[in-house]
Amino acid sequence: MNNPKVCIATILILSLTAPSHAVWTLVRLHPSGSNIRGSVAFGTSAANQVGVTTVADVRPHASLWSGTSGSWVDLHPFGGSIGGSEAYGVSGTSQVGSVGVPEQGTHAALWAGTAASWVDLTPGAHGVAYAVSGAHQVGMAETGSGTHASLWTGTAASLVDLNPGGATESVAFGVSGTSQVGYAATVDWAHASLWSGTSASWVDLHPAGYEWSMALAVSGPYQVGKIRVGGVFHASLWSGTAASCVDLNPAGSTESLAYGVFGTNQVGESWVGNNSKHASLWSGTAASWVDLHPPGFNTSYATSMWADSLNEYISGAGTNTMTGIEEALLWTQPLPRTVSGHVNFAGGRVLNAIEVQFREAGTLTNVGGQMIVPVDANGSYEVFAPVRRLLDLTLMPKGCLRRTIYVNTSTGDFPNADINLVPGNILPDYVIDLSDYTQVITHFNKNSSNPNWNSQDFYGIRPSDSDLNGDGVVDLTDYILVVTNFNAVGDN
Ligand SMILES: [Ca+2]
Ligand SMILES: [Ca+2]
Repeated sequence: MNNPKVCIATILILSLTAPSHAVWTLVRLHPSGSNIRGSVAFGTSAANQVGVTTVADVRPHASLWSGTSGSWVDLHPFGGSIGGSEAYGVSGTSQVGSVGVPEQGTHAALWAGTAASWVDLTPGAHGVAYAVSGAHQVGMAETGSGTHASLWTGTAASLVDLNPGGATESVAFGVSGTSQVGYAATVDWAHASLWSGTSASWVDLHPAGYEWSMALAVSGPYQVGKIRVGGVFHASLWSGTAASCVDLNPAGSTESLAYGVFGTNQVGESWVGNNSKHASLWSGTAASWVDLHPPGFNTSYATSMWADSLNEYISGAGTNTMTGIEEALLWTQPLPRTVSGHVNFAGGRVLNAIEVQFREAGTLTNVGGQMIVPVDANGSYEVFAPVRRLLDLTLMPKGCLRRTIYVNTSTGDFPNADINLVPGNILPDYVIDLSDYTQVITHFNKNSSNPNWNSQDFYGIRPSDSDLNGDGVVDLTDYILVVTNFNAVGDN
C-alpha cells in the first residue's frame, strides 16, 4: 500500500461494490408458545411470509405471517389432529401449498389469508401447489397418469397439464408471470425444465456434464435450482437455456442449493466449515456468495426472496442453538438510495474522486463512515446513502472550506445534490483569512520542481498546498482565489 494510486483504486472498488448499507436485519417469525415445535418460512412477498408451523399434535400447519412472530395466522383448515398442511408460496393475497384431506391424502391448496378460504385444486387426487404468481399457481397433480407438472388459475377446473411428451413424471416448483419451472424425468434422469404455459412449450434446461438437475424457482428471465455433480448438489442459475447454466457452488462449499430468485439475486443454502448448512445469497456468480448465517443458530437456509421499493426480503429458517428447534426466519434490508449531483470546483483543484461522509441531519454524528466517491469529467457524482432518512452530506477537499448540504433519502433517490466548493482554505480550518493569505505570499512563485515543494512545515503545511488550482505553481491565480474568497466561512 506504499503506492497511493494503488491504495485509492482499492478504496474506490470497495466503495462501489460494497456500499455500507449492506446490513441484513433478522426477524424471528417463529410463533411463541410452548406448544410450538418448529417452524419454517418457505416463501415471502413484501407484505407476507408463508410456511409451516409444527404444533403440539406434531402435525404441520400451513402458516401465514406479515413480518412478525405475533402476526402468525394458522391456515390449517381442520381442527385437532386431523390432517396436516403446508404453505409453500405467497403472492399478493394468495397463498398456496397442500392440505391433507382426511381419508383422501394430500391435495393442492390455494388460500386467501384464512384457513376457511382454502380451495382444493386437486379434488379427489393427490397434488401439491408449490408456487403462486399473481393469478397463476403451479405444482404437481396426479389427476391422470402419474405425477404431472400442473398449472392452475385459481380453480381445480383450470388445470393445465404441463407434462412434456415422453416424460415419465414432472413437477413444477416455481412460477413468475407466464413462466413456470421444475423438472421432467425420462427414465431415471430429472432434467431442469422451463415452460411458458403449455406442455408443448417445454424447454430442457439440463446442463451437459451434470448427473441430473431441477429448477426450483423463477423470476423474470432467471431460473435457479440444483444440479448434481459427483453425487452432490450445486446451486445453479439459468437464463432460459441449458447452455446458460451457471454453477453457483461457493469455493470451499461441499454442497449448495438455490431455492429462490428475485431479479439478479439468488438465495439458498451452502454447506461450509464443519459441514454446516448456511443461508446464502448470490448475485449471479459463485464468487458473489454472501453468507447470511445468523449468530445464535446452528444451521440456516434461505428459501425465497422478494423486494419492493423500500426493502429486500429473504425467507428461511434456522436451528436455534439454545433450543434445537427449527425457527422460521425473515431477513430484511433497506434498498440503497442514491444521492447524486454536480461538484463545482470553483477554480480550485479539480478532483476525480472526493471523500465524503453522511451525518445525521443537523448533527456531527457520522453515518456509514467515510466514502470515496468518483467524480467524472463533467463533475458529476453518485453515491449510495447508508440509510433512508434526512441526512447531511459533508466534505472538505484539500484547499477548500467544509461544505455540508442537506439530502433527503427517506422517500427515494436524491438527485441535484450539487456541491459548490470554496477554494482558498490552505490552513484547513473553518475560514479563509490572513493565515491562508500569508501562505500564498510566502510560497509565491514556487513550483513543483522546488525540492521542498512537498515538505511539511511545523503545522504540516506544504508549499504545494498553496497551489490551490493544482497546476504545479503558486502564482497569481492562487492568490486571486484567496483574495476573492477572503473571509468566507465553512459549513459545520
Ligand atoms: Ca484557513
Ligand atoms: Ca496554482
